[in-house]
Amino acid sequence: MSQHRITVLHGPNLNLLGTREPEVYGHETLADIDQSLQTLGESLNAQVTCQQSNAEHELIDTVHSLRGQCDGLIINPAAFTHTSVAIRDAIAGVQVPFVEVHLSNIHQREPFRHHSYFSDLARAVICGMGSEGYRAALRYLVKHI
Ligand code: CA2
Repeated sequence: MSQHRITVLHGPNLNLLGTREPEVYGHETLADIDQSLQTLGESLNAQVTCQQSNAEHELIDTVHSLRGQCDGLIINPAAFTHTSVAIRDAIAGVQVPFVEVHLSNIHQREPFRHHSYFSDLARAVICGMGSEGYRAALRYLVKHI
């Protein structure tokens, strides 16, 4: 059976995970999360590719590169969740099924975090589960794509 190709995209400032605000985002680093996804991917016959960028255009270029090359996307757009019509349009354009993940429960936080430009396009939205949300998204995509 061929491997499921899953891309994980992390948005701006998520490279700082584990260094500040552990009460909001937990103690794990981004490398810890990516490693746990690689390990889970091996047990699920999924090839997991993880990438982080602080730049909107880089995230858009990566999304464009997924067309025909990727079976499912897990994305935490971070602050771009609440601002980026451009990344939304890129994802809509490549038609890759995706799960939107947030470490924190954005609905328990400031009002400006309550709206997402991605949720209505997503297969599923997970927030408030910490890093477990990424692994739940991976299990979901492998099972349903
Ligand atoms: O809860 C999430 O995963 C967020 O996507 C994280 C974003 C935030 O803008 C969204 O509203 C919700 C922020 C990521 C910044 O991560 C940091 C981690 C450690 C220290 C500073 C920032």
